[in-house]
Amino acid sequence: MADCIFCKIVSKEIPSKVVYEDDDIMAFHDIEPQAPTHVIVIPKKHIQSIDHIYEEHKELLGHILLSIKNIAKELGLEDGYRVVNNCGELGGQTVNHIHFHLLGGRQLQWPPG
Ligand code: IU
Repeated sequence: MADCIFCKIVSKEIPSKVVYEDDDIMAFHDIEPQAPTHVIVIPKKHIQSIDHIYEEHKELLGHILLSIKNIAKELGLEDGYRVVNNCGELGGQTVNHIHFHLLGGRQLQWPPG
């Protein structure tokens, strides 16, 4: 998608610190980390948000979750971590390309606010 910043990260038009990449997904360090480890995991295909997922995306989303587990292990988050998805304006979504925040490396509080 032409105007999407995460699509530009996927195409390498905008550089990022990649931690994992395969044919379908990409994971990179957040530019404004909210924890010692803060990685953004996205599908390469442009999907706007959770509100825009359908049956055809089930395998891709399962692949994202399994990859998050593997990335967390690679990054040494064996004591725990948090996976966050913000959906839509009131959900706090600022980039309209579905993404999952992987946060870890400190004690995280709940509720997040
Ligand atoms: P949100 O869930 O849409 O609010 O999260 C977007 C995240 O993307 C946020 O944590 C930003 O710091 C992060 N981000 C980034 O890592 N690189 C970018 O070029 C941009 C945003 I724009």
